Amino acid sequence: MRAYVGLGSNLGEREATLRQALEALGSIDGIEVVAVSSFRETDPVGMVDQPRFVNAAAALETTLGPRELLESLLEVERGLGRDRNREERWGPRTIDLDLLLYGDETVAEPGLVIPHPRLAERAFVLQPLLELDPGLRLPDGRPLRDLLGPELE
Ligand code: GSY
Repeated sequence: MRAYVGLGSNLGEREATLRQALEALGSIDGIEVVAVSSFRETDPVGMVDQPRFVNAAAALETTLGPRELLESLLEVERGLGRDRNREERWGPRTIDLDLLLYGDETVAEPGLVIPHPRLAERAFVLQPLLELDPGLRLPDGRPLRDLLGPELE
């Protein structure tokens, strides 16, 4: 299955942390990192009074199911020092790995919603995804490039 993951960091050595996350993901059985977008420095969205982020997206080829893949992302986050229980909801973080798309599947379960619920509103997610595949669509068929209106560019 082809899956897409969003990566973000705004604490510490941001680029190095993203690279470590990609390496850790690629070392997991059942996950191959097939493409990585450029790294972009972005203004914080939501809680604006925090350091700038570095964001990217990666395309994965995976034999894991969506829940197993999510657990792997959370495990990599923990390995890089993130403790989701001890941080502000929209605040700074060493590493954020979001499962954005999983083939053309939709999932709505406790703790796991695919496509990622805020994907369509976030240029820092849409731009790297479109860099990886300009023809990418949501499971409902909407092209991602149509979501990136002038207000998000
Ligand atoms: O949702 C991920 C964490 N996050 C980000 C982010 O990754 N990038 C930018 N630019 N703003 C953000 N606000 C939050 S929360």
